[in-house]
Amino acid sequence: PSASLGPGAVLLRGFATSRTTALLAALEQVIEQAPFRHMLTPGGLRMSVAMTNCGPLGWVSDRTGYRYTAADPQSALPWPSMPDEFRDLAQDAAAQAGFANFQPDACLINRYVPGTRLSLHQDRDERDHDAPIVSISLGLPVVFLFGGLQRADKNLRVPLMHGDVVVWGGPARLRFHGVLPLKEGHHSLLGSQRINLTFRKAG
Ligand code: MD5
Ligand code: FE
Repeated sequence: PSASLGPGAVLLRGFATSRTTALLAALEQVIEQAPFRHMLTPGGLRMSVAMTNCGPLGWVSDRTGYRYTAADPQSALPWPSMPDEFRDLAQDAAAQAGFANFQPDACLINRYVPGTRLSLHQDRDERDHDAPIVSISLGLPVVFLFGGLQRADKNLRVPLMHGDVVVWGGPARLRFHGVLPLKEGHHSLLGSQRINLTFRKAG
């Protein structure tokens, strides 16, 4: 079942559910090489979301700003390669939403524990704003805030659950968005956390 969240944004409910086991096994491999860490904002604040990356490029934040890098600043090694299971799912979801030939070169992995939030922001560090962003939710459910092109625009509240995939393209690409604080809970496979995989064409 797929639902439009507005122009360019397609919610594919449960699209990833049947692939959970393979995704989690691949995720273990990635975080063994590049563990989750709390990055600093340019203002020097520790982000409440823990992050890591896989693929040719990874998103990083520190006191000097936000950018994509080919190496993990913590290890100086290249980011772990993007598992085929990740890339295939992102491409399949993009195609389902009408974006043929999506070639992501970056996968940002966000980890939320109870209390973690993501404040309202736009994703504008990527070079190619024509490619969509594909986001896969695993584990605990969360309330996603889907705003407009202006920070002050009214937000839509969308519950995102384990296995849900959202494809943000075209006019949705630059809309403000965020995540409300994660509520306490227990997921049978992921325990007390939410993992979000975000695929982008960044370079
Ligand atoms: C998350 N992550 O749930 C979200 C999923 C991030 C981030 O926001 O920057 O790591 S991606 C949601 C998204 C991306 C691009 C556009 C829009 C939403 N949008 O138009 O609402 O951890
Ligand atoms: Fe974002």
